Amino acid sequence: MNRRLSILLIAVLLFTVVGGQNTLWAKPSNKTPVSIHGRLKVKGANLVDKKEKTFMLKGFSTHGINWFEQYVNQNAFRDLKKMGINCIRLAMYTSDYNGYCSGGNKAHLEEVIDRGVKACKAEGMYVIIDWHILNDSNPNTNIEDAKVFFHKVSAKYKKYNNVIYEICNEPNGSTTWEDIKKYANTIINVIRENDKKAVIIVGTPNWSQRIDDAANSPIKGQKNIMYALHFYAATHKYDLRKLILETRKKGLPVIISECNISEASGSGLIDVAEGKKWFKVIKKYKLSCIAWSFCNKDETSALVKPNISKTKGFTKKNLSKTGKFFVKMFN
Ligand code: IDC
Repeated sequence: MNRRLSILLIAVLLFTVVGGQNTLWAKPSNKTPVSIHGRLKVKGANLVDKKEKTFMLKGFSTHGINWFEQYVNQNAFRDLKKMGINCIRLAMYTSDYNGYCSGGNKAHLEEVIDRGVKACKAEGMYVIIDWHILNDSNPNTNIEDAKVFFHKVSAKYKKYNNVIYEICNEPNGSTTWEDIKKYANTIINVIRENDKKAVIIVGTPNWSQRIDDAANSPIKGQKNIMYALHFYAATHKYDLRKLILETRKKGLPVIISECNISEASGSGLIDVAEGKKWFKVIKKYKLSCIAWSFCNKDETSALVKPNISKTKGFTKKNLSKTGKFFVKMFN
């Protein structure tokens, strides 16, 4: 073979091996969010990864697993991961029809949680186990059930490095920060008996909006605690957003464990412009952010289009305008 030809051949070979992602020789990447970032923890006002770099959870929350458990499956979670989602929040309503504390089948709901946690583990995604209080406005109402539940799940998942606990979705009505703190101190200790390290999210008064109350009197003597701020951009605007700026000055670790660009009802108008304003702040501080909710219910907060009935094999095209907005913001 002449010299020129062999140089050309080598160059072509090198180009295919090094430059091409889809060549026979390229190794498939098995890196996942959890394999890269490891166990998360709280440092100052930030959530950080194993290298202590600020880490942003980009999540989709399920709707109530009490009614939409079909979306809790590994295939669907993998589809979301491909869209840039690194965290799934498993929302388990405690009250309402089929609620964990209001006549729902406890063993079955725990199985759905287990399926979700294991699917996230297998995909290398983070998972939030959300004790979704809502109509039972004060978390102390069902504290006995909460103790049993969090004792069980923290024992089951103590060896997992991808599990986060959200112990009271949205306290509301007349529930005060003092009420929540009392509940949180009890439940955090229950979890810590099994798991010393997992990040724990505590809801704040007025549907997880009053992070200022938490900043004035944070929980003492516990590590890896974050405080929840929830927003629905068509309802909640600068007045709520500015609390992030104020509480950061006080060093409060805030997580947006639920949000949407719809109205607070979960439906009505969507406000993309206001959503973008929220994301300016979210990106500036690398705040973790979980969008409500991964289902096709006919309401504007739903992340899947109402006419899409599949529960796996999702592509971006299947997402609603709201779903597409979040994927765009997360990428
Ligand atoms: C809404 C759901 C809706 C359901 C309702 C009552 O979108 O389909 O009928 O709950 O169960 C929250 C809550 C969340 C709400 C959501 C929208 O955490 O459970 O979901 N929202 O109202 N806080 C603010 C808004």
